[in-house]
Amino acid sequence: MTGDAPLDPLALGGVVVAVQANYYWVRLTGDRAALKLQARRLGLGADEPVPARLLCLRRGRLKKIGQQVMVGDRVVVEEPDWQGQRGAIAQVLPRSSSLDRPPVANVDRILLVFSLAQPALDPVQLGRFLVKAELTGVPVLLCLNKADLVDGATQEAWKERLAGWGYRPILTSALTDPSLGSLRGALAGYTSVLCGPSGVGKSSTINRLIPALELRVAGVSGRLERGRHTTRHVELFELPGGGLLADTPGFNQPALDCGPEALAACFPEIRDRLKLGQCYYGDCLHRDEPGCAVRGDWDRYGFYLALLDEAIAYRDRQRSTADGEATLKRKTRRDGQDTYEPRLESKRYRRISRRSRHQALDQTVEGIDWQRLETLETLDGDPEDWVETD
Ligand SMILES: Nc1nc2c(ncn2[C@@H]2O[C@H](COP(=O)(O)OP(=O)(O)O)[C@@H](O)[C@H]2O)c(=O)[nH]1
Ligand SMILES: [Mg+2]
Ligand SMILES: [Zn+2]
Repeated sequence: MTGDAPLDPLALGGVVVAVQANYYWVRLTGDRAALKLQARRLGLGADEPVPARLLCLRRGRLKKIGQQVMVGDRVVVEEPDWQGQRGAIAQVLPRSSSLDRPPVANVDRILLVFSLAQPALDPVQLGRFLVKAELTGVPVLLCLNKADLVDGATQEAWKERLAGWGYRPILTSALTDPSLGSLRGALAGYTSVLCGPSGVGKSSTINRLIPALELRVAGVSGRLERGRHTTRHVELFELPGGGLLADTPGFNQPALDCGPEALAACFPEIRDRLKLGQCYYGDCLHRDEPGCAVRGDWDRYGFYLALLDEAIAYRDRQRSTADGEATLKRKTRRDGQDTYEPRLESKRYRRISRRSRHQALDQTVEGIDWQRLETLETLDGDPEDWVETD
């Protein structure tokens, strides 16, 4: 990804780190010296510092072509107003990935956090989170926290077991290790999204990784934390060692919405077995078919079979939906005949209603000057129209 380099020599490159209503916080990226030079060329005073972030609106042209802007998007910013710390997003660079929940683009790693104790590591729950993470296609980084609560033999046993599943977990203790060096190293330079069940130490881990942030840990302010996490609000925070981390844990209700084929692809064990030999039937479900290369005496095979039932039920539901609602849209022609066409719009690109955008304004976001946002709205009328500069 070369998103750091602005395409136009007079434009600025950045990454969207937070979205509120139709305002976007863009963190300017690129080499500091080059950025400074560029900012000077674009009107920044000789002794003024380059702001880290600009509050941007989307150019009318992007709106017209239906180009949505997500957290994580690499963008080109034009016409910076250095005093007001504002700008306009003129272009969104192609995305390498795009997650639904939380809605973040260009995610490089899913950081899955579980604990070795309190709560005890539940292999079935871990398995479901792993499959859900694998479904996104983004590489998974598994972190087992609260290592301080179990002995060395238990730690080794889990490492060995998970190696059999195809994962190499990083063991941490957010309580006793102030730096979390190994985890920090594994996240450096990447955009990561954190997920995992509650109570495992996600907030504690984020606080260690980004001390400036000081998210409230459970017990200190459970209410506030629940408030944060029930919203769809996402923000990317800069890791001191490089990289970005989304503070909002994703997919906390791991219902699996996938068919059998996608399910099998979510198991590293199955992928490995299929590299060594093919099943006799091309559409093998790896259940009881003859000549299956996957069926066997491996740790998670029973777990795979259990999920397979769910995946088959999911596929059947999809197929039997009378008008194929999930993937096809029914249109009735003038002669009364029904035709079907693929539903193009996927959920994540659907427009957010004005009402929910305004509800989003009620949420607190660190760093956003709400007073100024409100002033802007009153002074300039409909903020949606504020962007119509071209
Ligand atoms: N012993 C131990 N406790 C931890 C560790 N990390 C977090 N905790 C505690 O576990 C509880 C839940 O932590 P929290 O970060 O709120 O978990 P979250 O729900 O995943 O965000 C808190 O009481 C933490 O102090 C750890 O590494 N070791
Ligand atoms: Mg938490
Ligand atoms: Zn098979």
